[in-house]
Amino acid sequence: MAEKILVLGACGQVGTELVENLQKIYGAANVIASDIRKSESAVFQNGNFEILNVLDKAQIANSFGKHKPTIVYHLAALLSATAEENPKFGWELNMDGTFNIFDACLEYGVKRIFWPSSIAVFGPTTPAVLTPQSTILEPNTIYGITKLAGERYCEYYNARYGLDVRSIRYPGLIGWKSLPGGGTTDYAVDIFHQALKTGTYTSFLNDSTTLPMMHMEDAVRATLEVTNAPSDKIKLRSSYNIAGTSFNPEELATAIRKHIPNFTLEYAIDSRQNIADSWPDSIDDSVARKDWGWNEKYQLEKLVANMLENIQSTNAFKG
Ligand code: AKB
Repeated sequence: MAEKILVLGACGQVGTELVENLQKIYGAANVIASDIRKSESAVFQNGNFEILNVLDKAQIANSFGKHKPTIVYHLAALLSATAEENPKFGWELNMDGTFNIFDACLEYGVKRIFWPSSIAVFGPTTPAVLTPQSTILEPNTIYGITKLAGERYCEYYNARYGLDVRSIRYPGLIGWKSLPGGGTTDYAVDIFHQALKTGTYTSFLNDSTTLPMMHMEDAVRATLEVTNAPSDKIKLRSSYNIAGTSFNPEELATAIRKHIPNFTLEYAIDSRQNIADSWPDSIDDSVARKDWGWNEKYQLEKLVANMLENIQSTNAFKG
């Protein structure tokens, strides 16, 4: 039977690139992208798109009943900075949305579901360097708290109801095809657009804030690989650590200067610094490597060259 793919929260940073890849793999007719509103991106103009709010159970039942998806990617969530501005809604969307979608997956016999976690599950008491897979999890942001609760919920639904759920802990994601919205790691995308447009960028994180980051191409590949791996390879039903590269704003600026020698970086620190300070510097992803063969392709220099080249050639920085 051909797979039918439903992507919830499809218009976000990950969804936009994931849907493009899914359309190539499964054929546009077999991919249904959904979100609370349709974005301008070309990806959504040709394929199937429908309005779906993950807090609306009637809309969910209608969509699952109509499309009978076999694989679901549930990406709808508030990210760290936005959730901090409205913690109650952050909790509601990230938790109730997940409850609703997991229940629909059980009710409509979905074969596999992908649910994204984040490095935000870690907190100030977690070892910050090469953070292990199993470690202290005491997040102090509402986003991190929902991601940790969500991970426990994934494991519980798998053990109790047999839901075949797969998950990875995304680091900061950096891509040229889509813009981030409301995260603490967003600076590492904005900086490329501003470097090309104006030759200068003002960072809201300080120069020495090292965070785990990943090129979007690696992140989408990890998402597809973990979702499509044979079930017996997925030994963790909470969420896997995955790593790409790690850097701070000053190191990123130095790498950008190899292409744009006059690039200048300034600083205007805001409340996102507190969130970043609670997250690790780098991640130990040896368990994902062992279980399902995870391997990143982008380190800092390659990531920077790829971002600048693609943003420039698509003129995306002019917008
Ligand atoms: C954020 O900054 O909130 C996200 C994340 C690391 O999950 N990019």
